[in-house]
Amino acid sequence: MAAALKDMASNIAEKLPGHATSGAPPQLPSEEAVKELQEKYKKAGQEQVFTFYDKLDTAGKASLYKQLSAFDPDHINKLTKKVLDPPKTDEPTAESTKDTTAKDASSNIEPLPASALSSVLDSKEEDLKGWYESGLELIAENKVGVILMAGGQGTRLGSSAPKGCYDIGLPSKKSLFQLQAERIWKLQQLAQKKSGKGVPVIPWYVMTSGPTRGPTEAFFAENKYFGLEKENVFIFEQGVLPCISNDGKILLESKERVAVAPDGNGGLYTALINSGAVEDMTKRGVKHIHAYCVDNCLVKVADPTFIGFAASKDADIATKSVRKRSPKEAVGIICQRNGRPDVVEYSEIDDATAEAKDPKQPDLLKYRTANIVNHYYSCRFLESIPEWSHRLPHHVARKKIPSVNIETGDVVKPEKPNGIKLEQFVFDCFPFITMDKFASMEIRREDEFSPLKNARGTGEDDPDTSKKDIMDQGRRWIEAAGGVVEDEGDKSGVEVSPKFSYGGEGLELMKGKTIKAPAVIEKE
Ligand code: UD2
Repeated sequence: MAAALKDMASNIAEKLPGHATSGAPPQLPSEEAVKELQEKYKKAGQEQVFTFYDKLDTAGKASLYKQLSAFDPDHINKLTKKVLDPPKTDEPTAESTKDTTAKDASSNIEPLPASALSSVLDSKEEDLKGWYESGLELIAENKVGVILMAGGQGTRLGSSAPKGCYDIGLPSKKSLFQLQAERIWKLQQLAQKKSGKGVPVIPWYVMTSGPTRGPTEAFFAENKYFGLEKENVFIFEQGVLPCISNDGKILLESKERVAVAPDGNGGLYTALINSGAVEDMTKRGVKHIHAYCVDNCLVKVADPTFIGFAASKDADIATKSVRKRSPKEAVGIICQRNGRPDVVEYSEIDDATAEAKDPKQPDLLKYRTANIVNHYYSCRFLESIPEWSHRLPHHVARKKIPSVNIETGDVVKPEKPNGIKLEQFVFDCFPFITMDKFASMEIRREDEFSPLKNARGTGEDDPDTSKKDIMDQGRRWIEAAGGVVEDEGDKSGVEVSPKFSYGGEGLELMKGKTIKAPAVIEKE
């Protein structure tokens, strides 16, 4: 199986418009190789990328040749054609670029059926306990892995470092990566205690992009993988796609480099195959995967309750959701379209759909099941990626892209959007399965969702709200265990280290104790 996957991956890789490349310095190509590539781009009407080639030095020629040979200009043209002159029919083709107008993106959707919806808010206690126990058992049997999507660039946050490195200002000064690593560490301990066997391994597959790979690898190495074993942390890189001008031309960032951008968190799937991550999961006997978003400081990494819930339904895909805060909240909504699970992204939903009220409960939004990039996959499903990854649509973001003026050779920094970036969305494979293989679990926002999106001082989804949500959670855990937390002015809440407690368990010794805020409960 693994060998078959690798073969499929390699020939998909050739077709892919620019999968991740890294490693040895590029070699100068032969004359005929350059001629052949120039022909291919000329035929696709993209010969402008060679405008400055002859005047480049050897290194410049070699790196531009290597970058261009990783793209397929015909494939790029197909993707951008759909955007720049959308098909007249309303049926997008399999390859269609989902630069749908908001109307199309919201067309023929309905809320999820009750059969696909569960909620921790109204699940029976014994169900929750059963899912938790079976999930922990699966971890103890080394059957659970974790995918972290960490390729996004924290543009809105205003930080140049990868978001996972960010210090949200906790008393411990822990980064998001460290909090997440310690939750994995703690779960391995809890599973070992339950099984009485050796400490199990939860392999951690960390997806980065061009800009975040180096700094992420360095950060993990400097921090000795936060107490995890290096061989169980698999850092890989997603692909990139060229940026395109409004008239469909591939843009140059410099005379020797195409302007590129990460191919979206939907680039995860081809990257999982090309990097050998799925092959590694199969080799390890992993059957259940939790995939999550790096910027959610409250994320329950490899949550046993979620794993047990999804496994109990024999789901191929499951997703956690929270109740949408307001029609304008920057979250996708999980819904059904033609009877299949789907998500409409906040950047593509039309106002009428976002504001629609539930006919049965008019004070609630009709589409209130918010996507929070918190997904479960069966490995069985991930092993099928080579069969469907080429069908994952592309979305368009119109952006201001600094690029070289082909006539003058000067780099121009545009005042307004001068081109498009193509990206894939991780949830766009949901419609590839039937509803009976899908499940959604609603969770409490205050317990599990606090995204770090905006710069400090924004007042919403920023470092201060992240810190506050962690400190408040610690307070709730201490008080639930019979302890008292004493605030002092604006100093409030308690940080409970994940190494001490994963989800509020094991705090019995806090009973009757008074903790002065702000404090850290740490496991030495
Ligand atoms: C994402 C969701 C949105 C909602 C929101 C909640 C998608 C497509 N959209 O929107 O529905 O759940 O989060 O916070 O999932 N990433 C990569 N590579 C990329 C781009 C992003 O790994 O090329 C990662 C990124 O590091 C992060 C996650 O994907 O972990 C979400 O990326 P984002 O924060 O840019 O997505 P956002 O907030 O637009």
